[in-house]
Amino acid sequence: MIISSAQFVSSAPALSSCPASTWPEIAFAGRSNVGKSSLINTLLNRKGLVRTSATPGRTQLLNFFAINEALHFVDLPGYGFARAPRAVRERWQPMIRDYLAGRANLKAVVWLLDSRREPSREDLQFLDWLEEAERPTIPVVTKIDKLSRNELARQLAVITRTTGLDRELFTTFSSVTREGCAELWERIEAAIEEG
Ligand SMILES: Nc1nc2c(ncn2[C@@H]2O[C@H](COP(=O)(O)OP(=O)(O)OP(=O)(O)O)[C@@H](O)[C@H]2O)c(=O)[nH]1
Ligand SMILES: [Mg+2]
Repeated sequence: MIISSAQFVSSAPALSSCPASTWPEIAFAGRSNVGKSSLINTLLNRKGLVRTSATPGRTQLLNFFAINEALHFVDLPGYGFARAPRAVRERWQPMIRDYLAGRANLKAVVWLLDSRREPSREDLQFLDWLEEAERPTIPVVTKIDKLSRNELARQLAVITRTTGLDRELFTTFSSVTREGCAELWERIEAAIEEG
């Protein structure tokens, strides 16, 4: 996709305050620090559009971005951050589940897993919610620049076994090398067309 414009729209603390829209919407989800914000910046070829950080749990709202005045990207707050205040963690689950269940124009969720980690209990719980909400899911394995090809193959075996998802469903991705960027765009565009 040619990106002619990409800009921050707003942050919402709940489904009820999400911007009214009929544009197709793609959300990005995964544990804190998995690389969501970096991946969005890479897809959009905009270095600092979405704030990235080395401190997990910084993004605690639903963050909306307008692409080409025709599409929304939503950077969802990451799960699994132990150091966020309890009140923030308790607000997180209903915010995410309401959004997944109720956002009418949500076409697909790009679900990120860290290539170096075994999927956690929270990862698998999130996958359950996606399935419950019947949202098309685009699984992505991130930070593959940190692994050798052999290590990546070994990790993919663990990830496919734990999630029960087939290998060919996963896009392997790096925000450092941009590997996987074109494939991920193809999958996002296909999800928009199907929906
Ligand atoms: N080597 C490598 N580092 C990455 C990659 N993607 C992200 N990172 C780094 O991982 C850290 C977290 O990246 P973010 O994009 O902020 O992660 P996030 O999922 O948005 O994190 P939260 O917003 O806290 O949930 C940063 O230090 C990034 O530079 C990647 O593909 N390769
Ligand atoms: Mg982020």
